[in-house]
Amino acid sequence: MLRGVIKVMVVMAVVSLTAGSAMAQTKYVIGVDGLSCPFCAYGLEKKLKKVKDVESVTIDLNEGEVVVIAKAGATIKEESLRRAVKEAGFSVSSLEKVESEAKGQKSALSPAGNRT
Ligand SMILES: [Cu+2]
Repeated sequence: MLRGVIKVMVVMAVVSLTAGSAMAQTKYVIGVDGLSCPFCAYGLEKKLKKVKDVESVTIDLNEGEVVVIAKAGATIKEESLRRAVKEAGFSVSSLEKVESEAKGQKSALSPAGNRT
């Protein structure tokens, strides 16, 4: 009887662990040239959202920066992002891939402990 309880607890622990790791998200920070008004941004957003495994697109017009977040556990082909930007009529000035642990709603920029 007790054994059964322990077994259940172990299974639950394993499940919560895997759920935690599934929250890891990859995001892409893309510098885009030529983004000047909300219409441009809208067109680009539409294009990017059609790219495979894209979860969300956030565009900062002031910075000319686009943040694309991949679906949990997925990565997006950088080539696909570049093509989408190009097809929308803009050019990519920079593209940075950022791995992040999506714990809470904070955008956690893991500083230390990230040895590469
Ligand atoms: Cu425009």
